[in-house]
Amino acid sequence: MSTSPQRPGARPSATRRPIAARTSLAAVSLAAFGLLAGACSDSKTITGADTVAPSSTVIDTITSTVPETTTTVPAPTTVAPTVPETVAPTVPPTAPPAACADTTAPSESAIAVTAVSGDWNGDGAADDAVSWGEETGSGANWFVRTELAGGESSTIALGDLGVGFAQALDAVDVDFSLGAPQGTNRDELLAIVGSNAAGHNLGVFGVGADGCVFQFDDGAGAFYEIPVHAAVSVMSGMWCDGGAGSQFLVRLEAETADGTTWTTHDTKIERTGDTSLEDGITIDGVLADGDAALLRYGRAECFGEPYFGG
Ligand SMILES: [Ca+2]
Ligand SMILES: [Ca+2]
Repeated sequence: MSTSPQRPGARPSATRRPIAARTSLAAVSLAAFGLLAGACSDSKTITGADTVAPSSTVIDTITSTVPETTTTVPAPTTVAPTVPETVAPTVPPTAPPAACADTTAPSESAIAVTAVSGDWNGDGAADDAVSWGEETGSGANWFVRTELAGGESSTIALGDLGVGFAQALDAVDVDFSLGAPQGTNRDELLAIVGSNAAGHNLGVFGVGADGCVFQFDDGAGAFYEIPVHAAVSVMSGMWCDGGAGSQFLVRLEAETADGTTWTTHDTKIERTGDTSLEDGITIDGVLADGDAALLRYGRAECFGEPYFGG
């Protein structure tokens, strides 16, 4: 049997065994370390930074994205559309009332308020008119106003009429013509606009294409007025006449020199312009004092309805 030569001083093989034993011990230690490491890694997962970190990033992502969406959405949709919608509708309603120069309405303390109706703009719908006074302390200022159904309301200030006053009487027609274009046959307003020595003066008012009231002039710079009065030897009046599809006003005058015979003058009132009335053809006649036909020469009436006088 051969034995391995051994170098002098070499350690006996028996001394190597503890190395293997140490290796086994090391393996056990490593295994124990591995358990320990495993235990350590488990404890890291539960309580360490690994668990906290992901949850904090989730929170960061949620909290940072939510405010961005809530702040950006309402800003563009609410501001832009509201500005043009509120500005546009307020402009047109303020423009039309400026069409008529005077829109004064009766105050709560208005006096002698009188209302009549007529179709001032010829649209087939009845409109209103009103006359009234406003006391000034030393007298009164007087007004005539038309109010179109669903349209303009406008006023003419007649001022202080002294001992006179203003009073709307009725709807008349200074130029009715059967078959005239629709809307051109318009009623005119007859009203007392002042006084004279033994009665009152009448004015005639109309509504223009702009819906505003005007007072007819005489074509020569003054208003066209019809005196109505009755005195001992002179009378004047007005009545409505028509025929053959027409209608107009007639101014009446009568005078007497002897108190038994009266000379009469029937003058047709012609519309000579949009806002003008003038005397037209005159028919003269003779009536005996006491004749019933004389009564109309001192009063204002239309188609059998006397307004005042005679
Ligand atoms: Ca009308
Ligand atoms: Ca007319």
